[in-house]
Amino acid sequence: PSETGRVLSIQSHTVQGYVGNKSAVFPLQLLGYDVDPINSVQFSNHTGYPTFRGQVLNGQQLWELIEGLEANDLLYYTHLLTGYIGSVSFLNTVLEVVDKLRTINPNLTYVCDPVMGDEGKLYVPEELISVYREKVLPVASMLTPNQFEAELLTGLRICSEEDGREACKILHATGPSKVVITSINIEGSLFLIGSHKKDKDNSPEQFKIVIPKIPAYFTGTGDLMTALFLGWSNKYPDNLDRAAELAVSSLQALLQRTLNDYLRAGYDPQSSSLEIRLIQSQDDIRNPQLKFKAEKY
Ligand code: PLP
Ligand code: PXL
Repeated sequence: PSETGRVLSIQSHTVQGYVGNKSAVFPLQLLGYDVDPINSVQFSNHTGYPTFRGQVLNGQQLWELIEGLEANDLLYYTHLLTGYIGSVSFLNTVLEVVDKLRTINPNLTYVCDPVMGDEGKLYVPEELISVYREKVLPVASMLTPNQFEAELLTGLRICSEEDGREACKILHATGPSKVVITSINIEGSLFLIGSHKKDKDNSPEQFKIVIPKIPAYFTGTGDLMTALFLGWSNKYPDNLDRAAELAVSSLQALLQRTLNDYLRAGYDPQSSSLEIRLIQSQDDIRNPQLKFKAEKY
């Protein structure tokens, strides 16, 4: 499938390493998309390192860039992609960007990774939760929370696959027709749950993909995952399960390559977070070998 588009991606930039736009722009370009990045921050490196330095874009500065584009009739986008957002004021401006882009293209797809935390730990201000819930969900087309974020957005504790599927239904009711809970950990197994609500009268089509656990920590994989979902689900608009198989297959090949590279260099992969081998994995992004199958519910 050759379907592509023009993506506005509002995410972090790091000089060194791959998180935010650094892990989303290249893969989307490889899949044939035009990608216009707005860097919500510019940091020396990701915040998992002992220190970092750099600059943060505020809501007004974001709006200035949008106005510049608008003044030249350059605001036509098929997709908006957002990831980690650190403040309520920036998130509110993103909401204004959604409105503005939809006045120019009413069919704009907004793919939102509601980055708030992981494994029970919140890493954004608490006030962001209600803004995501009340204002972002209603305008999002596709949502890619992890287990903890899905819990924060629904108020549901996710302790079983059934809970995960129920959380997706609650999220559909607020807005997004496509929901992917990108990682759920239940009784030691890791899996992903996808849910596509194709029309308002029928229940969503749901599936899971079991994901092997890789004994290492990676940074930027969530950002890459959401970018791959945007890329593939636009090419397979009615087959979220196929899009997920492709995205997971690419990601797992990349993670395995990353781990192998570190091991070959004699590095202990458990000692700190690994920088993903994104550029080296370009063939796995362009042409993933389908090694992971979706199981429909
Ligand atoms: N890490 C691994 C090994 C994964 O397979 C995935 C998603 O499939 C993720 C991380 C992304 O999860 P999160 O959104 O919590 O970063
Ligand atoms: O991958 C999420 C992310 C986004 N932006 C910045 C980060 C990280 C993760 O560490 O440091 C700046």
